[in-house]
Amino acid sequence: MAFELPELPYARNALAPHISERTLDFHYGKHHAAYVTNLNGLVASTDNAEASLDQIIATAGPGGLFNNAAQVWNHSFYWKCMTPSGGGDPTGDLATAIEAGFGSIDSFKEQFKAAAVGNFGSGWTWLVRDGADLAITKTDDADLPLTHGQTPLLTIDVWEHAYYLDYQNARPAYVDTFIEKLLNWEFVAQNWLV
Ligand code: MN3
Repeated sequence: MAFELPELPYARNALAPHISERTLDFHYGKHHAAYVTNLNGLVASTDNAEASLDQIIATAGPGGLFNNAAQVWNHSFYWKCMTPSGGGDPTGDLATAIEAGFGSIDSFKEQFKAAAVGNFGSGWTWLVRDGADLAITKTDDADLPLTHGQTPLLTIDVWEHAYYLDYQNARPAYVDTFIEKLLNWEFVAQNWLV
């Protein structure tokens, strides 16, 4: 059963001007699509041909199979972390948990931004549930919280292909915009309740 590129949860121009249609044409239409194509090529006619994405991520060692499977997972999750009228603050029990974990909502945003800006090279910055605690973590390349026994709640892609067409080298501006204009707190709350 071949893996398929999931539908974007919004139109390709829906995040503009914060993230342009051109960025989504490349990031979703080329990069994410290529990870799906590569993954299908790697699993075809192997023991993993019928495996789920989560099974492949859990069992593949370091290398191309893991990288492509994890990047399919990461991007499918990342798109849902954004919404055209996003930003603002979390509410309810999630807000209480973030305040308890990070001091305040604003403090969480500052710490998340600092982690994303400081994530050297290509990778991902996450809000995760780690046991009973919330934590901000960083992963390199395709790595993801699932391999560290953590539950992902939120991620931002800090590979340059996520922002270079719109922000060039100004990763801090991309991270600010993600937090203030795009962040889908409803999706974070859904993940937190699972
Ligand atoms: Mn990417």
